[in-house]
Amino acid sequence: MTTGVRARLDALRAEIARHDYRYYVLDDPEIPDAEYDKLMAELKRLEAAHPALVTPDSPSQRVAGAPSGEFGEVVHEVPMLSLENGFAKEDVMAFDRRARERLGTQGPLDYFAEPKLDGLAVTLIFHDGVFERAATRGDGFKGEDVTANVRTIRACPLRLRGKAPRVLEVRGEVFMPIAGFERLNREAQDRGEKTFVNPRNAAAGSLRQLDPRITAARPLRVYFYGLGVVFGWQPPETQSGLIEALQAWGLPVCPHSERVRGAEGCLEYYRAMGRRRASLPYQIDGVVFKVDRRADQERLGFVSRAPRWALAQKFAAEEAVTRVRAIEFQVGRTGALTPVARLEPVFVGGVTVSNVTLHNLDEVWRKDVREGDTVVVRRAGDVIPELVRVIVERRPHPEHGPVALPRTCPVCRSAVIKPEGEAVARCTGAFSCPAQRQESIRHFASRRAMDIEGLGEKLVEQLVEGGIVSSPADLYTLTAGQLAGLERMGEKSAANLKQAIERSKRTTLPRLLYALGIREVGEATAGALARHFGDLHSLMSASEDEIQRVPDVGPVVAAHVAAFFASCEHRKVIQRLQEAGLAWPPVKKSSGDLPLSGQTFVLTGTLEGLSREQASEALTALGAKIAGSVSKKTRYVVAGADPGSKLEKARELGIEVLEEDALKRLLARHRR
Ligand code: 9MJ
Repeated sequence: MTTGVRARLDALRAEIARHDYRYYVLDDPEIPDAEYDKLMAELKRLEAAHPALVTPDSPSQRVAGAPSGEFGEVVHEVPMLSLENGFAKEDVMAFDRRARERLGTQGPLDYFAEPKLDGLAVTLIFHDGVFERAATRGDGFKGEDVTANVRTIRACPLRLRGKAPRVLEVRGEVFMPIAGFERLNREAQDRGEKTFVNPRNAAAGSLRQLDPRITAARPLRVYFYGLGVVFGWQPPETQSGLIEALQAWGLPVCPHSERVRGAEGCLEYYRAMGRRRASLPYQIDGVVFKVDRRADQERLGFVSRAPRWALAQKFAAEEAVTRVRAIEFQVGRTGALTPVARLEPVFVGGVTVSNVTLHNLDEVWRKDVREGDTVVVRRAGDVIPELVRVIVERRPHPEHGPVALPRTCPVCRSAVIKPEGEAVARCTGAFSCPAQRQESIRHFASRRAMDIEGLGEKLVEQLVEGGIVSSPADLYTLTAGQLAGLERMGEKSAANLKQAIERSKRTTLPRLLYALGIREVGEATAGALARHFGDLHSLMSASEDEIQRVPDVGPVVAAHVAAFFASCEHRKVIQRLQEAGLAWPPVKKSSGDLPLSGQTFVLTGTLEGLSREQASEALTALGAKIAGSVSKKTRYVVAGADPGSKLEKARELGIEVLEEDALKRLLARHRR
């Protein structure tokens, strides 16, 4: 029996590794992402059923190990060098002349020219082809052990292809492609979190996470370009040969590197990369020239900590002066307002810049940027232009006042609020704001909200963009014909969806309140509001003060709730929802504490008789809080089948563990 499973596991692992190679190294994927996901799902399913057959180099083992308290120290047996920097044409000429003089070469030397990636230098050790350890450069002699984090980078092979040396240490740069960086920042902004200033900081921040699960969710890539310790292999005679060998082992290398001839070839490459820089998918801050022949490199040796055989030719940071025409606010999908400076268009670093993000209001005030100001804009190593500073001496008279937070949303005119101590201001419009419509409807339909099965992100996008749905109430007047007209929607799925929408009409008040997407109102608060007011009407007519009397509701949440229900737009939607036939059982009003108030539960493993959602719902209805991780504050850990590390943690901390039966008894005891 296991022989068959073993063979299938081997085949799946080899196939997934081959697709990773095609995708990340050859940049030539063979199958669509969905097919790849299927292979990975099968692998994970088989491994879950046969845990003894899991191997450390299995593609399923990218995120392994618990978060660590700190990084271990790694001593580099072969130091990780820095590079000498050049800036002007003369620096390249002088570098080439010195190299030729030392080598006694008359004709031109061959160089290998590489983009200089703006990321983090790392070194990886493979033993008999299996990835074993990764470290950062640190001070060049000692770095930090980032093995668990580098493992999560899917571009990095866990096993080398073909015959590998006994020991191979390879060096390269971990970086974040610009598209991934922009997506990460958009998401952070939507959640009201801080954004990264540039891709380099984002890469560094991601690689230096103590929890590898966070690193795994970051779009990191790596390109390799050098060697450290090697046993059992004779490296090729040239840098260009080395790059080919690395690529053949399945290690990603930069596709824009090439061999060039003499100082002229170097300068030509430098100019060409300067022109291409703005359109590359990653950020570079210059190019690197390396004497191609390894024997020559060895003869040239080192000066202090940099090799004499390499030069980093940096691009100049380009700055330009322009004028701020206006400062406007953009509204993100979750209502976050981002200030943007509209500029007189200015050519800087190879592109015309006419907008720069100012990140958030605190940043605007810190830099004191005002409309009409003359400012310095930079596109340095960074592809993302930034506003460096205001030239205050050139501020016009009469001057504009400091930028103020708009009172109303520039898109929908709903009230804008900026909670005390938070960096981000938000529009309170939810689905009445076109900028937020799609996200609020997706949330409305989500599993823990109205639970409309089959209404996923893609469908919501089509419905909203096609103007078919503009508020949650519109979902309930959709016809099967309208649904069947959507992309990738057959008659049968349209009928199923229609049914799911119908089914969602029978709901609970806490679910509906959560579904409305009121800022700061999660499931627990929705439950507390429902229990306190008993019915929707009383909540809608309550004052901010009355709302604050709900247990665990403070002034910020109360303000959000009151503002939400004060909006005519929102009241209309609620009325239409009720007219569509939404109904929920009466909620038992509670004035005082509930039986499980103040008690925190953590759920782990699979329960048989009820889903995790049902268990949470039942517990929160009794006043309990559900937490994601075990701490000293946890009252009970509920453990189903196959519990994870949470159970171990509970035992460690001596926290009471409830099995499914005990949970059911506890629920029954408190339910009247
Ligand atoms: C970067 N950062 O892209 C080197 N680098 O070579 C490239 N850095 C390097 N090479 C020797 N392409 C030491 C550092």
